[in-house]
Amino acid sequence: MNESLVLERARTAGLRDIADKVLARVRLDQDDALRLYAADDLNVVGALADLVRRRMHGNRAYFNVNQHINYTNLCNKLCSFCAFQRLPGQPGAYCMTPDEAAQKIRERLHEPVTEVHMVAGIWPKLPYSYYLDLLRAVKAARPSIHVKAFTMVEIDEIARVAKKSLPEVFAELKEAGLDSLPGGGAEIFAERVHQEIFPLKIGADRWLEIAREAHRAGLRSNCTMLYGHIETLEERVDHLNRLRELQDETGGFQTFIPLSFHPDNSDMAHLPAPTAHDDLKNIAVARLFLDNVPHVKAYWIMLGIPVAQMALSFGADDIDGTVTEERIYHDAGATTPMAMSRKDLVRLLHDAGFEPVERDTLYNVIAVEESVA
Ligand code: V47
Repeated sequence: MNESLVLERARTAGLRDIADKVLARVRLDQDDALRLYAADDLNVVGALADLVRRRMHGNRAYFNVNQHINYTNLCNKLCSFCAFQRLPGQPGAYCMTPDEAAQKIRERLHEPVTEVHMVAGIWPKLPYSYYLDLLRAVKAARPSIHVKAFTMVEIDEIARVAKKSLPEVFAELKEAGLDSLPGGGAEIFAERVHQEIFPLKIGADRWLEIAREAHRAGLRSNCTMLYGHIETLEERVDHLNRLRELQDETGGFQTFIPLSFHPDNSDMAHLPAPTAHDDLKNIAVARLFLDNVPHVKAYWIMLGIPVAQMALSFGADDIDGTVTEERIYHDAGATTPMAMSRKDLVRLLHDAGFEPVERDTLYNVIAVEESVA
């Protein structure tokens, strides 16, 4: 949609003042975000987000060649939305040794993997040395790999077992091989939702404090929001706003990933999953509101391939990577494949009308794929 058509459609949808702000590059406020969430006309919200996305990234769509390692599903946080967690003795419970995790890396040495995304449950019996050994083992197996590991929730646990301050822990984890942090574990910052569905896990203030310290330690991170369960639109906006405020302070977030709730096999399996309409709305509102976060990711594993492709025209500029062996969403009923080849990712982005760009974790360009084999 060109600008004048977007403005016309925005006027009809009662969003003309917001569209004027977007075109004039004026920051949206929380009330604007709420109106965008509540708007019936998804296309106009998406078209506005697409204008911003093209201003920032042109026709490029980013992906990477990565692999996921979920080193344990043992977890004592008992979050109601999670289908991945196990207690010892439950069917399927596992905990990899550092060498078993390294073996997962060695199995893919023949592939051009640049990043390992390593997250897991919270298991207090794991000593501090386990996390350091895990990083060292993975790095030793493939020294060139970028290790994006441990959510703020895991860092909280690691600092607790280490009995050390966050700056000390970050320095030692970096020394052992940590390169950046993923964005998980933020869920929804509203205390009401925290108390209701993940009361044993850290809340907003601690998550944001750890992200701040990570950024101060020179580590970049991502950020997320888990939507489509019991949260209100106001609580989504509050969440985005708290992320935007921290980003104003540190500039350390690279990418925002809206995480679409998958209810299957969780204690919240009675809830319906978010619709594609809601998925696209979340991508679009995030792109418009988070004006200081460079990238918005449509995580294909979670959204499914068709919605992820559409999301690229609704504000997203990244779809994550080849992944390999994803467990958190597949335990919660994801029907997407567990992995995709580099060639298939390139085709998926190309078929959606974008120029596929392979990036490393820090968004340095590795290859621009102008044509598809
Ligand atoms: O922290 C858990 C969420 C997160 C469910 O940083 C669920 O590049 C939906 O954070 N339905 C882990 N969501 C995934 C994550 C992530 C994914 C891809 C890329 C990046 C990145 C980060 O998944 C958890 C939790 O918030 N989650 N269970 C569920 N049933």
